[in-house]
Amino acid sequence: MGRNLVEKIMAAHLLSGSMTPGEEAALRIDQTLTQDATGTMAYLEFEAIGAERVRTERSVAYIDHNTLQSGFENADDHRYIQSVARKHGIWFSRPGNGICHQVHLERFGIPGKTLIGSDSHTPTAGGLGMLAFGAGGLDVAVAMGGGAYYITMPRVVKVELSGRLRPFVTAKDVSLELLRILSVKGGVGRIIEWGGAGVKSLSVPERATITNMGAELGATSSVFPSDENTLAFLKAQGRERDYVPLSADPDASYEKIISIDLDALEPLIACPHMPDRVVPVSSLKGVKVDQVCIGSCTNSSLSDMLKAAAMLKGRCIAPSVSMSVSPGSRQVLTMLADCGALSDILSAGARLLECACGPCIGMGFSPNSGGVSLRTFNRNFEGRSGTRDAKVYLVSPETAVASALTGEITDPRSLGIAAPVIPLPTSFRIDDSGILPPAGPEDAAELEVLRGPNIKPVPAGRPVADEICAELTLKLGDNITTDHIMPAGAKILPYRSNVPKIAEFCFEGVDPSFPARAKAAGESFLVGGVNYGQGSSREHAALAPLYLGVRAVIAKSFARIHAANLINAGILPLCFADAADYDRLRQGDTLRLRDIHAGMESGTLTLEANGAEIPLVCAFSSRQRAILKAGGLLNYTREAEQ
Ligand code: MIC
Ligand code: SF4
Repeated sequence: MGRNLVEKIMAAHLLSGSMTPGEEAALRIDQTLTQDATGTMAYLEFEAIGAERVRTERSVAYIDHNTLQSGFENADDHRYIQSVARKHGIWFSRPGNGICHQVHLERFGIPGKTLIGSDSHTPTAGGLGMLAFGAGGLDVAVAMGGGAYYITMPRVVKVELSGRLRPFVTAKDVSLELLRILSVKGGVGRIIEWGGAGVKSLSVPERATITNMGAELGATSSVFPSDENTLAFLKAQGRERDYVPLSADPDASYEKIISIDLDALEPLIACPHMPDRVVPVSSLKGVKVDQVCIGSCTNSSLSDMLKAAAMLKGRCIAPSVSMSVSPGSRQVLTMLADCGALSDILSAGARLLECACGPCIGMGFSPNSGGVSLRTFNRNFEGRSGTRDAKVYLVSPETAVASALTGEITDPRSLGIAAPVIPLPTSFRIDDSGILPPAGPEDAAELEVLRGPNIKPVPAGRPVADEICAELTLKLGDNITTDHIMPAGAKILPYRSNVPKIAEFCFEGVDPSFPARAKAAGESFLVGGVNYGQGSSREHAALAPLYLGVRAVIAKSFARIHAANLINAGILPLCFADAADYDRLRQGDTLRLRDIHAGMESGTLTLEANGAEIPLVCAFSSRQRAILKAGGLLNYTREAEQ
């Protein structure tokens, strides 16, 4: 039996464990990336582990999330990351150089290599044929120190593409179509492998749009083959030497195959407030639009920007629309400037924002109250834009521009203009001056790491006790995102390196009284519905509850990265054996878990609540049990090194 692409890359990196779905596999990690909003924690953890130099082939620290610097906090974080990177062997991409996933694709990604990043959209690099995973900062810190990355071996689903996208139908619409088919939990426990004859018609940046949004399916990763289009991209980036052809064997097997005919797709749009609420753009014709944003790690490549510029050239956006454009990297921005496309964008009335995440993570450009915002981004969770009652829709750059021009949701095909056709350039503008190399090992010892007063130590986890009796301080519903648990945005993001402070905002949009209640309770439980913790990789969504005394989260099911982050923080993620038991628990109940250690071994525990006994399940590997008993991955790693 032949191997699929995922099995091939995994087999080449398997250190121990098994490639059987559901079992734990330990992978060798070739590259890591961090961004600043999760990076400060990751490097504090790296320092706490005590490693001197990174042991990966390439580790890169990007600054792209917190670039507003509305106070000293972000500037201190940047300075800390720059100095810690230089000392420990990590490349540093300066603020303004671009969004981590875009720059990594351009300058560092290599087909067939493994990458983990402290950002859930790290699988973007799958567009280049990398096997890339989003992870918590602590997992990245351990991988930087040369440790393995452990995952529960996912099943592999193939998406078979046929045909070719028609004018004004884009890679974004392919992503939205798969979200429509599978939903935001359809990818959980799975890797999406893209294949079929239709793949040949997609360039690397288009493939990267698709692998980027695999995160919204809850998928562990997404990957494309590496072929002549990959070679063309790498060649144009001056990196032909990094090319390796990669494909699945013709007789490879998959859990299932989903077929998408590119010819049959039309422009799609995800409605508020979930990326899987997908309908045809034409079905929303006429809905008034207040704001349009083009950018984010999903759609900020040069070709996305050039298409937008071509549609805007010689036209003007509607007076009622406020439009922003944030190119994904300095490479993209300088090339737009060089060819005059930037001036087409500006003349049409768009506002130019920095090459950074910006409005995607609520760092400025929040919509007006109750406003309708069309964004080329990947997430439209309620409140994430910074405006609680805004209605955020997700679209392609083409649909975004069409709607900006008319002032209402518009299928670009109805504009009566020709669809822009933008071939991949034969050479990109290469200027790596925004990427600073690390110091050599001989100079590193002398270098000082620069800290600031907002940078506080990582909170220590506590070994999981054999019995927990505590209050259920917050009961939550289905699809709770990490944006619910630990919101981002301009007000809160500056505290990412200060867990005691950021914990004051935990569940702010859901129940602002939670932090005080949890603190008063001392220890407590949380209860959630299905897919608890979906979205971001931010380990703050585990560290803030840890700081507030949360000892266990009981849910119908968990999102992968968040469950790993809870374990890494020493918090028990447990599931109801029967989802209907969720209804038997009320906020304020006193819950008791006994014989926890034996239950962690056997996989079944009993929760006592309101005189009833509720069966719970868990499936921890022996390593995860040891981490929980040590009080988190940091304690576990330190103990292992003694
Ligand atoms: C996001 O898109 O939610 C973020 C901000 O990039 C996060 C990381 C973070 O919270 O810092 C992610 O996707 O992991
Ligand atoms: Fe940045 Fe948005 Fe991408 Fe997250 S999803 S990395 S916030 S651009």
